[in-house]
Amino acid sequence: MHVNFVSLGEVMVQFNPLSTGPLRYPKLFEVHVAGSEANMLVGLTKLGYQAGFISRVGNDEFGLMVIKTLRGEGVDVSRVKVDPEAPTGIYFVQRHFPVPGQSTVLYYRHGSAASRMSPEDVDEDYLEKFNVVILTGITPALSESCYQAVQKAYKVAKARGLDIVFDTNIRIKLWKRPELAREKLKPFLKAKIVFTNREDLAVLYPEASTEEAAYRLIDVGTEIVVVKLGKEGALALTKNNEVYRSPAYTVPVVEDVIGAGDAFNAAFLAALYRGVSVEKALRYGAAAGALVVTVRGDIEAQPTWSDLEVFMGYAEKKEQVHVR
Ligand code: KDG
Repeated sequence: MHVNFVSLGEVMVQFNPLSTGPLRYPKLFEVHVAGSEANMLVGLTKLGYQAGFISRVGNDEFGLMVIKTLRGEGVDVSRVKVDPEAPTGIYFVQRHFPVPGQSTVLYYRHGSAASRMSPEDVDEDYLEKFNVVILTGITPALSESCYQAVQKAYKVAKARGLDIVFDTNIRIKLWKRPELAREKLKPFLKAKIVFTNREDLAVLYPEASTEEAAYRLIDVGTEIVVVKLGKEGALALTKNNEVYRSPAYTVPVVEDVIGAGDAFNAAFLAALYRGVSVEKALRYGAAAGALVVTVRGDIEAQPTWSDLEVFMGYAEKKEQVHVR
């Protein structure tokens, strides 16, 4: 079957400092285009799938940059509207401080063009051109109208029998209160595939351990739950009671970890929809995530199939040398 993917969300211009440490000091910033949902779609186009994005950008240079970049990566941007009333969102990244190896973000996206998306932006006939709808916990946090847009996409996908993929992606900076994220995201947790992580599971099910919480997602009717565990790899549970674990790949340099989760999702989905087993799909996801942390920017180091094969082959040989 010919599979293609659609998503909706906000894509921003990312300012990533050339130096690490507190954001008070860097003088030089590099510019990237990034946003979780669009990152996944770019990852999927690099892996040979067709993808379409629903969003809004401002009538400004950054909006043009976003559209040009996504189009250049092969994503259909015919449903990315230019909103003359609000700007394109931007954000800054602070790398390796205060926790080495981690990045934090500073958003300037409140009132952005994308935050003004509404159910009207979700064209049912457009959605139906795709087999898989990817939604995340970020878009519902942007505004009430964005929440309703995601609700509509979810309902249309269910009614028309499209596969739903949901990444919990809880951004407390946007929700402000964990209880709100918990309450508002629960309706989206029944999907074909849910991607999540330890921190998000703790918000959704505060009284449960990571594994118990992941099983709760299976109990609500999700078919595959993937828990991304950073350096500890990833775990997948299925509705048939299968459990798979994959270690993470180690890389010699970590520039910026932002975007690794989206790259993981894209490679996992690309593999799974190609007929690869859940267990092996976890390995592809882990490899794509590892590649993305080696550079600044979320989309640039997302791999093609041949990049994945080369990287995984190289990593395997390295491991054998280690063992000897
Ligand atoms: O997953 C990476 C994203 O978090 C990053 O690019 C910014 O989309 C973003 C967000 O809303 O945090």
